[in-house]
This record gives sequence, structure tokens and C-alpha cells, in this order.
Amino acid sequence: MSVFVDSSDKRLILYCAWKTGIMGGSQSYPGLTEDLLEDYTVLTYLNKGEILHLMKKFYSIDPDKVTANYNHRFGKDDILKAFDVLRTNPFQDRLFRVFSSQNDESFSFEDLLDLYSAMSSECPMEVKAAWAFRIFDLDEDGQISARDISEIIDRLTDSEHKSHYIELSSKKKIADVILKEMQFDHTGSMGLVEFKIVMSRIPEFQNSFYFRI
Ligand SMILES: [Ca+2]
Repeated sequence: MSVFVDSSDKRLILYCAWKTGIMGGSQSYPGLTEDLLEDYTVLTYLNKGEILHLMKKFYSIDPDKVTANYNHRFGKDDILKAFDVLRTNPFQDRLFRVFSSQNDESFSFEDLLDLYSAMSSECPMEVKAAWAFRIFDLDEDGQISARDISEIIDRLTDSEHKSHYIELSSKKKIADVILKEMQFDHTGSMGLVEFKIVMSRIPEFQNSFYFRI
């Protein structure tokens, strides 16, 4: 067995250290104190390493602004530049709507933490479902209706691969089947409680509600 660690092992070791938060306190940012970092690990489903990694990216957008005001809110364009995962997300508009605490399509660092916490693999299904409900309730009437589901399917299938685009008639059929299977009341839509039950039955749904940090 070699005593040398090759570059792929090194990457693995660094990755494990980062995932477990060992590399946590190695770097500091203005305003993000050790106490606050502790609080965030309690209030979110993220570990210290993940929180610091997100701060590193957030801070890099404009260090002067974050230094001057820890609660600085970066607009959508700035956030998209630093966080690629949002760039191609078919629900980008909804994520900026639901996770912006000021409803201004901008994110403070804490808004960003809320988003990544919801998208974390550590986030329980119940909590993910509650966020997903708000994201998928496209017309914000407090119900997931056939119309919402039809557009959700549209967005999921339309984005990059045109060949996977579903025709309107089949889309309607899928939406109808989903709605029927969910055994709704006669309103043809569902509230949060029903939605959570449905989510718990569809593992693919939960797995797709995930961001790699
Ligand atoms: Ca709705």
C-alpha cells in the first residue's frame, strides 16, 4: 500500500472534512461570528462547513457590500452569477418569490440559508413538503390545483430537452390522473395536508427537491 496520498484521495479527504464541518472555523467573514454560526447550525439543516461555503460565495459577489452591511440583499442577477444551481432551475422565479423574506426578489444571506436548508438532504420530508407546496402553488391561492400541476409538469419537462416536451392532451391526462389518485374532495385541488401525504408516497419527488452545495 502506498504511503502517498494521490490527488483523488486528497480531494476525498478534503470533501469529507468539509462535509463533516471539520474545516469549519478556518475562515471568518465580517458579521458571521462563531456564535451566529452555531445558531445557524441549530436553525437550519446545514452544517458549519456548508454554511461557510455558502457565505464564501455570497461574500464573493461584493465583499464591500457584505462588510458594510451583513444583512445586505443581493438582487436576482447577482445571486444567479454566484449560485449556478439556481440559473437553470425551472422554478427559479418561485424560489426567488418564496425564499425572499422581503418579497423583493433579492436574498439576504439568511434567505439563502433558508433556501439551501430546505434543499438539504438532511431536511425532513415534512419540511420539504411545506416549502414545495408554496413553490408549486403557482397562483398562490393556498391550494395545488389541476392548473398548478399542469404548469408544474410543463416546467419540469419543457426546460432544456424539447424532445421530452409533453403534449397538452397527455399533460392534462397526467395532471388528471395525479389529481384523481390523490383522492381529493370535489374541489379538484389539494391543501397542504393532502399534498404532504402525496409527497410522502413519491420518493422521486423528494429526491428531486435537493441542491448540491
Ligand atoms: Ca394554486
